[in-house]
Amino acid sequence: MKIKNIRAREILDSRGNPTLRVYLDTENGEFVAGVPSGASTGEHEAVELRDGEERLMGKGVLKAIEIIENKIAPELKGLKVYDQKKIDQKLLNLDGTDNKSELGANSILGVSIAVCKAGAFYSGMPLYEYIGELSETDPALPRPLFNVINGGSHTGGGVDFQEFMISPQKGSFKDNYFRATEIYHQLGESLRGKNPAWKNIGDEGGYVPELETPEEVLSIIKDLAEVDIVLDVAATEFFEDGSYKMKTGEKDKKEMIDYYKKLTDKFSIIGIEDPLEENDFEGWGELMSETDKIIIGDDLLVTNPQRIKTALKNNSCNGMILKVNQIGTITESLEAAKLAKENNWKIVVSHRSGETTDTFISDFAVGIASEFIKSGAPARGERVAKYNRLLEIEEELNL
Ligand code: 2PG
Ligand code: MG
Repeated sequence: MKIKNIRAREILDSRGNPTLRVYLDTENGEFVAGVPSGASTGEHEAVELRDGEERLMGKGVLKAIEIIENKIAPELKGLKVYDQKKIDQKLLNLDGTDNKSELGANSILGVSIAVCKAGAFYSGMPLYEYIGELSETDPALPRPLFNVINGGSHTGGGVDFQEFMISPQKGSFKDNYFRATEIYHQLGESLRGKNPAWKNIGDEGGYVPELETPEEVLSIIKDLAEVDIVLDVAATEFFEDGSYKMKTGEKDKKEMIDYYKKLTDKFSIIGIEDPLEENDFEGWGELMSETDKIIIGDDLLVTNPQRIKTALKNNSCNGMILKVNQIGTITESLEAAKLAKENNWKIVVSHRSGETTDTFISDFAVGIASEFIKSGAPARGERVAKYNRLLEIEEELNL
């Protein structure tokens, strides 16, 4: 089964910003991929190509479409869809840069995902099983992390920490998913208080309460339910001139580490993502030596094998966010997963704050058997699309 042609169009993502939908035409039909986009992006992520003109807030992707249709498509025509590695390598060669700035990581990723879907179809396997074959892993359901309170750059002035994620862990995926939405609704009611009109929601579907501190948020969750919590601090977002500028005052690295110790002593936090800024590999190492929690690198690692190796040298973390659009190809994402696993890190497959309804990451998480997946709140179409896909996969795996 060979590639006949590749087209793309500009669609809008969940934030109303333009993004790509890629159509891969083969002898046996068309395979479609949507490309996500972040807001709190890491400085070292692969480059997302945007038009930068007045149209669509400078965020148009017409140049990326031009690249897909006139540079990438002619090179890939005739290649076999199940040659994922070879096709991804071709994309890398064609780009020729370290950060995918020539073709754009968004153009490359859209094509790479569509090829992966086509490869699964050709192999006659569900997508997760095909990804399992590519990664030489037995598929398994990840544990979901539901982002019920949004802060930081996913809001207009919420608490400093970006994500407060709950992770019920009793029974099946379905049980935990449905338990999460009960807690989510109770939380909404409790925040609403006496004002039925109140319902502030952030980019990932979590509430945006008018609270000042992480402690206040955590206390409300604690009062509602006994549930494991994972934080995404996204600390780079409020790191400025050498210190962490929080609403309640400034903290240096040492004070941040002490603060985390206080929070983890008091609340049922099992993991912290991006606790410190994205270039302080050593500082992360200091935190690691003072805690037994899962310390998860997102902006620190940007799913990049080179940065993962630096983190390993410094013992900076024991968990990794895996975002396919941070690195750009499926093959490189699988390499990053392999490296993390060989070093016994926990993997969190992650959506972006700007999403489409594409559910690729659900199959990807199952295929590589990641420990966790995060796809926002148990609400909002583009978020629940991923969780709902996992419901189907859970049923299939148990048949
Ligand atoms: C993160 C992500 C997803 P963004 O920081 O982990 O939750 O946010 O896509 O804005 O980088
Ligand atoms: Mg993050």
